[in-house]
Amino acid sequence: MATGQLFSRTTQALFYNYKQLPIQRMLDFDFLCGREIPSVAGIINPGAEGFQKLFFGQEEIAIPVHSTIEAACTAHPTADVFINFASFRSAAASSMAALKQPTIRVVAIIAEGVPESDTKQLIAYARSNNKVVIGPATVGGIQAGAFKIGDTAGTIDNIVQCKLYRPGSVGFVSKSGGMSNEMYNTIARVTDGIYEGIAIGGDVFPGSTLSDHILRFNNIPQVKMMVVLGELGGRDEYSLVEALKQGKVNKPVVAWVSGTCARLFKSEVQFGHAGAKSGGEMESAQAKNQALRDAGAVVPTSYEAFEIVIKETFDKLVEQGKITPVKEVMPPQIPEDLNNAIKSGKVRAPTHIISTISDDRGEEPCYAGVAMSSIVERGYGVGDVISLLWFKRSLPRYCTHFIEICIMLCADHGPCVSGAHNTIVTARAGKDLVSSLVSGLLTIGPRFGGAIDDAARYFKDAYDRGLTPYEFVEDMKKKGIRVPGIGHRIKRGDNRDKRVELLQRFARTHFPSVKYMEYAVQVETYTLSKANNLVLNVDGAIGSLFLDLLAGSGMFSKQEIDEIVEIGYLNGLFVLARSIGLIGHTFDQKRLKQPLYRHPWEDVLYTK
Ligand code: Q5B
Repeated sequence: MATGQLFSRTTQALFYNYKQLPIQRMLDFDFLCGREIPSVAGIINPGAEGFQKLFFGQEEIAIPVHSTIEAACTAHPTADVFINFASFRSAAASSMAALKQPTIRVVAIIAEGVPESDTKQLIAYARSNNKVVIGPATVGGIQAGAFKIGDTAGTIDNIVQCKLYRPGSVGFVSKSGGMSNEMYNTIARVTDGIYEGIAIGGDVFPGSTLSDHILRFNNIPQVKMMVVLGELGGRDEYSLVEALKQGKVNKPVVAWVSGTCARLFKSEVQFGHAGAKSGGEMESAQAKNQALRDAGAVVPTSYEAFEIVIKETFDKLVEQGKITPVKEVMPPQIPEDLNNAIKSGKVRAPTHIISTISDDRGEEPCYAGVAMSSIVERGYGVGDVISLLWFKRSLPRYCTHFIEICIMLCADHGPCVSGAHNTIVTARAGKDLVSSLVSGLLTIGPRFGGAIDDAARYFKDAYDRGLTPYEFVEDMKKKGIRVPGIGHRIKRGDNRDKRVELLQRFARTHFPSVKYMEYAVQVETYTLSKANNLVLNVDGAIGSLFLDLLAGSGMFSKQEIDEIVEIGYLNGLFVLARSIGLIGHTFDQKRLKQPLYRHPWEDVLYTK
């Protein structure tokens, strides 16, 4: 691998699996460094395509989303880094697919727990094809002021503190991603900062090794010294020892192998990483530190002294004129995310929606302040739920029982009514449940099922103004308006609607007053004297009885009743109820495998 630069200020990556936070962090880093183009060219989200909106500084940009690695590589031929956020189950296959793309040069694998045999295959393929694998089990890497992989170096605050927005003179490589954050901080404190930092990952078989990167750093003119943080377990550090011994590294190397405490344990200890376990003597931190020291690396006596020797090495290079510390620059301010700013109380923003009926932010959703568990524990029914969500209060049981009776009685009225007919025709045209349901619901209106609100409005107005039924009906006739709630296609004076009778019987037994209903009955008596089909229909019965419920329950002010009637809540009862039947008709037609409906010619009058 030992050529040189892996990244530059124009490097672009393809990001596998949509993870909003690390991508946004990469873009924020770009902005901080003053990059002109975003470092993420495209996102691969298997099975999905389109665009993902993200911030590039203060502006939003749309990053293309591709469903396959091949499509992404074709669309972005200059993006040569593949950042793989796949799970440990699919990371190997997707990484291999990426390595096989001619445009991809570097693959970073974040997942921990990738099977070692799979990693070995990736390593073999990458080496024989002159490609670089960083990871698995890594946070990635960073070239200060140029390019950053995913979550490397953590938050923007940390990146600013560690001065990673501009290049320094130190090449850093570690096994641990977490410790690399710590080291970026240490290095920024005692040197002019990082030029490039790589975390190779804590697996037994890393895609690229400590010495791979040290040899690469050795070829990068801007890197004047190298810092290595190894760990106990494995023999990776010995390839660096070899390289040092063979004189392949001519820049100062400051190194520390952590895990010296392992000797304090009586049995073998496994530290955080798969590869970090105390094995034989050669794999101990002490042996590796000694070997590195013997080979010419600057190795402190403890981790605490690591910072001191890094500083000493850097200062010496400055004294020798080999390093001219970089001039400090002021990075731009990253605009704070609105959500974070609101959370921290720094800004306030107007909301765009007001809601008063339900809330799902707590441990359990609430309907009008009543928690789900209370609804279940108190044995509430659908009438209570409607009363909470529509009327924002718990109505007395007889009211919620009445609502439930309305729902049950209006759930269906056979296949021949307008709504069911439309649903049946739609289902037979092969449409899905929602389309079939909606096509039936859309027929609900002033003539079919949707006359409840108007019935309530007109009956209330006439009753409250003290009109006699005769005056009311004749007044409506003069205006050319049919009395809502009166008339039916099949029900007659001598074949009354059973549903109306049932509702009236319930109300007469349980309601404190049925004055509006009695008025509607008097209207019916008059209209029946005109024509036998002008019965009080189910819409008229519900409309008038709901007026009695609102007025008689003592739960609503006069103003609230007027508002309910004005807004038009009551057709909702028919819509809700009839949805049950329309869904049933859809299933029925599908179950019966009914073919496309075509109306017979014989049933149409063709005329000019
Ligand atoms: N005439 C329902 O009409 C229907 C009159 C009237 C004064 C009236 C009609 C109407 C008001 C709306 C209403 C809900 C269209 C009905 C429902 C659910 C359902 C459905 C199901 C289910 C029926 C004949 C003569 C004419 C008209 C006069 C009619 N209605 N006068 N006030 N309300 N009602 N809708 O049979 O002199 O000959 O010109 O609009 O409440 O939808 O089961 O099917 O559960 O699914 O077509 O129950 O009443 O009568 O239009 O031929 O009129 O009576 O002016 O007089 P028809 P038309 P004239 S429940």
